[in-house]
Amino acid sequence: MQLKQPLFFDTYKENKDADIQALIQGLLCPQATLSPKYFYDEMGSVLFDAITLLPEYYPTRTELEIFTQQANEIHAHFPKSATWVELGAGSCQKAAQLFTHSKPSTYVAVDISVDYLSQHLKDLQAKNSDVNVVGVGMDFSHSLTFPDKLQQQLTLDPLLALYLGSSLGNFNPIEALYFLQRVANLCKMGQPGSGLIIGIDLVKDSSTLERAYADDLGVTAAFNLNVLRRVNSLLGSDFDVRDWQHSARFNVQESRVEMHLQAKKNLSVQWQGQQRHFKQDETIHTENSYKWSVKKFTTLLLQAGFTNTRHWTDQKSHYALFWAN
Ligand code: AVI
Repeated sequence: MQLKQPLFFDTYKENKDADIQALIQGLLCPQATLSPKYFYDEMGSVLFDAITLLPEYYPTRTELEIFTQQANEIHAHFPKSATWVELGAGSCQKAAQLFTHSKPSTYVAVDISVDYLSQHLKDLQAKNSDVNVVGVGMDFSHSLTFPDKLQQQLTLDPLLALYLGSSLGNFNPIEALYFLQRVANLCKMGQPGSGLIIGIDLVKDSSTLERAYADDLGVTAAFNLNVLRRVNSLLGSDFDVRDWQHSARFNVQESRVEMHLQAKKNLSVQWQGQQRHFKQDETIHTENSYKWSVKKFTTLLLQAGFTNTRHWTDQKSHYALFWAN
């Protein structure tokens, strides 16, 4: 018997020249920055999956707990015979867990990390022959336009957009608003019953937040430092991982956990005939992870064009799952 294979579209053509220009620009800013999208090479994706298993990193575990403990109420908002579009599907583990309660007729997994996604989709398809599994390699942070054939398909069923794992937190509030507007438009393309399920990490005490981003085993530190190796391979730079240390701080005013890489000594980094000097303790800002209140996030959903919202939280109100349509 021949096994059903997932259909795969790859629209993410790494635009190397633009990447290199953006990297150089970020490295030369007075406060050097690197986009968190560079975390997710093969090693970075595996390290991120390890982070989700850490006792300190509560978001993944808490999201699953909410889904499990309030399954009936939450799944009542999942349209029947629907197409699910999961943005940032990664290893597709979250979808596989949801499949134990409800199954879509078609599951469209979207991720920037193309090879990682396609490996895991094959496994998901093999275990779920009753679902049409489709993979899309795409950077959806700036646009949500699907290949024509797929775009048409998305209008035929109710559409459930899923954005789990509190990934929206990696956008600043303006980027988050624009992104949610695009998702609201995507939901409007689907048949009645379409909507969004999104996981959001909530504001809480600084120490819980900082421990989640600076774990005792140093997995998050490795995840952060790995970006320097990625930059070396993209840019031909000579970052030495041993000269840098991981730092994570909750910026209360901005309501975000900031991750930085801090120089352990005065040093310089060279690439393609250019260089940047870093003084001891100077940092490269590598990630923001914004934390929302239920009230502010509900307002954001309404501003983005959704009209109805619901949410569920865990007992400690550390995390919330929102539904909106
Ligand atoms: C992917 N994203 C939601 C994670 C977060 O919590 O911001 C990335 C991460 N960075 C450090 N730990 C996890």
